[in-house]
Amino acid sequence: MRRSSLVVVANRLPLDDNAAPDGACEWRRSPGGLTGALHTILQQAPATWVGWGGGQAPGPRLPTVGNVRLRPVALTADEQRGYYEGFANSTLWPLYHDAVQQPVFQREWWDTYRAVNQRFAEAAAEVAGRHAAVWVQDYHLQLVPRMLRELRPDLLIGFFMHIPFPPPELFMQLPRRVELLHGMLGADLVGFQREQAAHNLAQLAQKLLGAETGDHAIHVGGRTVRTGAFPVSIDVAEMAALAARPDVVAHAGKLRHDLGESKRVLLSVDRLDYTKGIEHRLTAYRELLRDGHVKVRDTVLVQVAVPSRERVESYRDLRDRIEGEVGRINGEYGRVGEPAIHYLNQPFDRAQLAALYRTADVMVVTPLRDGMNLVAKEFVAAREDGSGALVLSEFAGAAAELSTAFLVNPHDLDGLKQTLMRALEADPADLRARMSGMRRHLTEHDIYAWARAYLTALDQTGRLAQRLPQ
Ligand code: ADQ
Repeated sequence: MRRSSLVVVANRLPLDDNAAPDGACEWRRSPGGLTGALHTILQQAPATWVGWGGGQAPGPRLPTVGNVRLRPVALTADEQRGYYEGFANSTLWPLYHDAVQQPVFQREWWDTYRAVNQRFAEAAAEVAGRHAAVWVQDYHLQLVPRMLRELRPDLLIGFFMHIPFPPPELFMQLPRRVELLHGMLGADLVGFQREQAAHNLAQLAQKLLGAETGDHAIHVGGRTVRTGAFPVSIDVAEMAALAARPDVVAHAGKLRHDLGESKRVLLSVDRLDYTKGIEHRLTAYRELLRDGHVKVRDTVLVQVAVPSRERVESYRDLRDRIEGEVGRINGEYGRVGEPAIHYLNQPFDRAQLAALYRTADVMVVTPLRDGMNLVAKEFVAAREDGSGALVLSEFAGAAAELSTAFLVNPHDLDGLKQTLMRALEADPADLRARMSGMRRHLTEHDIYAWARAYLTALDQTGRLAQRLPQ
């Protein structure tokens, strides 16, 4: 078996479930930030990707796709429940997002989480060449770095957390907090979206493990674990090129025609998730309609909410609540042929998303907590003419970078309403100035810059980063 010098370990392979069994698979841009981001990088750097291929069967050995070899990890239905739906998405996900939804603690999920993490670690150990770099992704696999170090002490191990990492007050709720912490600290470098998360990790290591900490370093078990902030990004050039493609421009024109040429269009695009603040946004919009600040004859909201984690009960409940609220708002304020909100609960391809981004006057991104939020960056990258307004939650990682957006606290309903109105009524010159600041920042901080920064920090010899385009 050929072994790779770079291995990425992530919960999912970037593959379409349907495409895998006959071997005729294609890269899938799954509706989730992580696979989209890594997909772009790995095409440039020959590597192996270890991940769950979806479905339950072990599945055939998957072919190489582009430069990337795939190493599927099989999960049974019980494991999907305990590891993915349970511990990862019903315990860690809500807890790490400020507990905006009550985390569920179930003892049996932990055993499954640990067993599945062990399987991922073994798969990575099998495909990694001697002294290879292994880059472990996200909260699903927090135990993998330590497990992998035990199996293969020769490896260079990186861990990147795509979602927020909470302050000690919240993390301390976890019944298995010490093991989880040890798991992450098996890495040589632990990367986060924001500096605050690295600080939270250091505090926890001091408190729970009695570790000594220094500048971006945690000394534990005779080793030094480095930490840092590496804000993830998108392929800015790709999104800009897509948004400028003639068919996308034409599609955007048709969308604009269908929505009403003279209308102001507000747009939101989210995975249907309680962290994304969809309900807060709908409440604000309903009140703006109620108070007469916006009218259906001159303004419309397009809410795209791609189905997500539908086997988890809280996500089904959320969907019911959102659809009920959209129905109520349309029932109360819509007119024949003129709804207040267009609600689209479906996946779109990249070109359709780019057309939507082109169409919006105001992009409304109001998560209650978000590691980064790539939608905000995609919108900015798609607006080549420098027009359009971005309303962005202070609680998205992206707010630290896109500081000329209309920043807002989504919990403050009056503030949210006022900010939406400011964005709707802003002077075009002000909007262009704001947008140009954000576009400048993004041009220099794209997905390649992210990967380069992380891989350079992981492997200080520069060997890994050299494989990425400059
Ligand atoms: P997510 O929570 O999935 O990612 P986000 O960063 O917004 O959130 O990425 C969503 C992605 O899905 C975007 O690329 C978007 O274009 C795509 N998408 C949304 N709606 C879609 C639809 N209807 N059809 C198709 N695609 C759609 C996690 C963290 C984030 C972090 C990323 C990357 O929660 O905070 O930014 O990882 O690190």
